[in-house]
Amino acid sequence: MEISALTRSIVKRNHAIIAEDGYINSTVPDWTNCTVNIIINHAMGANFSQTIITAQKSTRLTGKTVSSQIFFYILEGSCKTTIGNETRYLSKGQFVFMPIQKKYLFDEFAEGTQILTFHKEYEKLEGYDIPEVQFGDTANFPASAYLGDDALRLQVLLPDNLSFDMAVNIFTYESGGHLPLVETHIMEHGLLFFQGQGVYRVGQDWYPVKKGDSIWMAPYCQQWFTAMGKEPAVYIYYKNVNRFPTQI
Ligand code: UGY
Ligand code: MN
Repeated sequence: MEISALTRSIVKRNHAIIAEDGYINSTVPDWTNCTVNIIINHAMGANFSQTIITAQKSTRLTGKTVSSQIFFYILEGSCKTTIGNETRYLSKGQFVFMPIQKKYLFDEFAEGTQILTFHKEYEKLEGYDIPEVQFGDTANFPASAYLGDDALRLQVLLPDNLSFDMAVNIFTYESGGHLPLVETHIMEHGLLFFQGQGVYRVGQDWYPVKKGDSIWMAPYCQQWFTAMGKEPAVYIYYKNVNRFPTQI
């Protein structure tokens, strides 16, 4: 018998593990006929948001990015995306990054389409333009060995230039592969496991994690991961980058 009073989800001051069993749907204005799970946001203490949208055929997502940019990643299914005058069809593994000040419409969904989003308030940098819309397909991105370790492969999905203040990467770990050190850094993360399982050290705690789990790590929340099981562990993650450490 399953005990419904138990969960692996946990929310702490500087990190959270959110497993799917704790999801409660939110209504988001102008995202209609879909369920939206707000996994990470400012109410939790984070400086960005992460959501998962589950769509049906009649779903429509409309809006305008005002001061926050949005990264949309198709986890399952397909849809039509219109940004300004440009229309594309997106399917599993494809994404679009939408900078600020863009009008958008997502419609023509396949039943059950799932989309992951990361939202970050844009920090302009004098002398640099606002980034352009970026469409991409993860199948076309090289998976480079991370810090020389072939058991760890990193795909960097957004251009590496100073116009961008956020990065989204996909990290693949062979079973037994692990981060070579406990990372202690100012950058914040939101991540979602696509595949596999392992053990994540987050802060001073150790969590068994698997496909479907999300993790929030605040700035300076220490982190380390090892993959285990019979298949590689894969997660997509957000990171804030490229800005001054002070407000001057
Ligand atoms: O980019 C990163 O900071 C990455 N190595 N962190 C992580 O996967 N937890
Ligand atoms: Mn990190």
